[in-house]
Amino acid sequence: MEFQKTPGWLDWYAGPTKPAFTLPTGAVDAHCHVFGPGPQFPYAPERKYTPCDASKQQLYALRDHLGFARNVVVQATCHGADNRAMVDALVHSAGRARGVATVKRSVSDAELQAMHDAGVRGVRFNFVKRLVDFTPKDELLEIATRIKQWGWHVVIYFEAVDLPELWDFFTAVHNDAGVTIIVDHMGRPDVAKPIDGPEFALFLKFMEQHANVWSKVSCPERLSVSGPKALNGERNAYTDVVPFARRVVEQFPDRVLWGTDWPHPNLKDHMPDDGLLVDFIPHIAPTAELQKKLLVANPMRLYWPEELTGAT
Ligand code: 0GY
Repeated sequence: MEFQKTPGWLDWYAGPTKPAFTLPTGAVDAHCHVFGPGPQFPYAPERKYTPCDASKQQLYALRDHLGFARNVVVQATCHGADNRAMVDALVHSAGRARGVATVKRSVSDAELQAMHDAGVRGVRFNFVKRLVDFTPKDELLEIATRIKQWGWHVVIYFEAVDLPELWDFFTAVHNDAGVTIIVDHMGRPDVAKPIDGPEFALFLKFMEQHANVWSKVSCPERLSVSGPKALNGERNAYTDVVPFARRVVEQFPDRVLWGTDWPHPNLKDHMPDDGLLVDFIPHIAPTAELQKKLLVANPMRLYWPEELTGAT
């Protein structure tokens, strides 16, 4: 089936530069997607946007170009709860990719087991209204409770203004279902607001009060108001996001992850150069120790724990 991408939507950046920053050995790109290709893996009828195709081969070529060793492929809303493209990417990664799925209440244990065998280690709950229709919280809580038996976690995506309303539900997932929660893109702070203002303080408090909440310090290109403009011609773009991400990294060094977000869905103003995005990392994780936790130790603990313990 042929798909026409949503008008105004930019294609991902072909020919990204080589980062100046050398990633530590074994670095994991812990947030990226595959889209289609549409004729092989059709987009979901309920989707809110149609992306341009972004295949597993293109994702893994980017991984090698940037210097990453592994990927975590996250199910995007344009594929709904049809996880075939993501699972196909995992099974063709030679063990170098793990995944996060989107499932409905109707998913069977056999389907969850098959996804686990393919490398899925989490489910994603999306609360961003421009991306998805509402799913009842009792359904999500039931899913969170069920996936625990595979040792999976829950990835949540929401906007900062919605955290107060979602707080109790997230607490139930964390405390009652008892699963680890990973927040996408720091809960999307408004970086035009002060870093010490009430909104970002609430997010930090959310992490402080829930010991198993982690955060991806990713997507400066989505959060930035100043944009990709580099200061003094140096490779330090998206500078207004730096203090926010750095605060999270320094306060919770063992509970942070980083990812490119390639192929960057829903961007209309500019498409980031993924090489420049990698060069954002040393600004938010300024020491070798922080970089190793962010890029290697933390994602390995979450997605490949058997390689750390030697267990199968
Ligand atoms: C991201 C961000 C976005 C999209 C999705 O699943 C999705 O469609 O997550 C967005 O538009 O902010 O992390 O990919």
